[in-house]
Amino acid sequence: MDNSKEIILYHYSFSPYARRIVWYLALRRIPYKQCIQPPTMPRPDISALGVSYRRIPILSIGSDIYLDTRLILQKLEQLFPPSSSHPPLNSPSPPSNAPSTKATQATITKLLEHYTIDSGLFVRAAALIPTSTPLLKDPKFTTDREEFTGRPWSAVNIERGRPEALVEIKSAFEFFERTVLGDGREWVLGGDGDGVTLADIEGVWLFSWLIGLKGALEGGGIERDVYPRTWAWVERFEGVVREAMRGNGKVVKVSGVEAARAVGNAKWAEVEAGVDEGDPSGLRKGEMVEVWPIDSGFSRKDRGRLVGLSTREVVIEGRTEEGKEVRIHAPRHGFRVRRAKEGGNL
Ligand SMILES: N[C@@H](CCC(=O)N[C@@H](CS)C(=O)NCC(=O)O)C(=O)O
Repeated sequence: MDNSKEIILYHYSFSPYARRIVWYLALRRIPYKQCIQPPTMPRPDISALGVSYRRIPILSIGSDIYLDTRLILQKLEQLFPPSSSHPPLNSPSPPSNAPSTKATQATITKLLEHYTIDSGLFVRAAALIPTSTPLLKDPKFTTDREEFTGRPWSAVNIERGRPEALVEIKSAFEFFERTVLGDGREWVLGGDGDGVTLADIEGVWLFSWLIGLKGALEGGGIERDVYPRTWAWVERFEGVVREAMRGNGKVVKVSGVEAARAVGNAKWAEVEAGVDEGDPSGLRKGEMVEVWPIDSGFSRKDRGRLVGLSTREVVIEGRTEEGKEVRIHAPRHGFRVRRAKEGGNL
């Protein structure tokens, strides 16, 4: 690997969003270190980076910090093009009479990302965490998640929402069983054997999470014999990932202090993207802005000088607690960026 591009993943192991990244890195054989986070706030390791954003995961590459798995995956695709050390996720070779296959594959991958995240499927899946789970009995956790989502997390409320959530999730299983995998293919984009692609990651993460979460699917009529293709696909995917992880060896853990130092002192930085002067926000390079997500975790805003702005991302200058310069990247989709009042503590 290119040693200058050191990667650190901030996550906790039961985060289904974080697994999207863990799997991608494993399948592409991209080495990284991990900085394990507690399941609730506060997260001093992330404050040490100078980041207010609270969601998990966060990924740093060199001295650049990326928020949100959608942007993280795009950046990894861009910054680690296929090579012999980092093989591509295999896509089945397109038939010669189908020149648009690559475009179709990219389209399906993108639409699956929207389907699992933006259609509300994740929110429904999260509503299926059984109220008997120890975490849901811990007021520290439920209060934390109320602040995070802006919704009540009482057992009564969760139970009330369960039937509707089960229907949505069952319909997702049905969609995969009859449509996506309906012709008996092994992987979302077809192909067999090692044909796993990014489209599988975009599709599989919620199914894999729910199947692994004891009691989550109970009472939904979502058993293995009802949706055998979908369950088999999830197991196949998990098997391929397990195999890749075994081959890659142990992921090194670093403390928050070590991680923040590595990010702050990193030699590698992404080439500055520049601010699109035609952006409808009217924002200009160097202005002080605030950036925050609008669907969850919205009460925590990051503040800094604007150094990058495009339809894809907003980039601000930040500082670690030790005063080292970093850049914080967030996607535009699902995030808000606003001009901030000058002054404050930056
Ligand atoms: N759209 C975000 C969503 C991330 C997200 O919601 N992560 C969950 C964990 S799976 C989270 O941060 N929960 C609250 C917390 O851990 O503070 C992404 O793609 O990264």
